[in-house]
Amino acid sequence: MPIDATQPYDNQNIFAKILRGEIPSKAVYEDDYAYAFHDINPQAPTHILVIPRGAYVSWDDFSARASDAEIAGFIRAVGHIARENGLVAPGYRLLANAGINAHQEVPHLHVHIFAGRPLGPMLA
Ligand code: IU
Repeated sequence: MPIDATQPYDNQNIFAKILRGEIPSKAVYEDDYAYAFHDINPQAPTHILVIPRGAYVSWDDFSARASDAEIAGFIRAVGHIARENGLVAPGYRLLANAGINAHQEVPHLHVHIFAGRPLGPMLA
């Protein structure tokens, strides 16, 4: 079910539990600002989710409330993951769903990284 991205942050959401290590995940990368893991239901040969360590529901919540260091650290982590996994030359796609119309399902900001096959034209 898509979530209302204007809701307050819920500490019991599944990605919060993954961040706390209460639920297992296949880690790809971690640092002070970001944690990345393989999506449980991959839509491409490479499908990585990158989440900030801080408690943010969506991109707009993150961009409004996170510190400059958190924002820079998170964006640098996404780029680092793309480079370290050899995604830059063949190409990759970033996606962040926010709210009901975008069908955001988990109320903790996540950026999808899709790669490993031709992804076709941008979908609206
Ligand atoms: P969305 O942008 O909120 O729609 O994407 C949620 C993603 O989280 C989706 O691709 C799920 O497969 C993925 N996911 C996961 O990797 N592990 C989980 O336990 C759950 C969802 I729930």
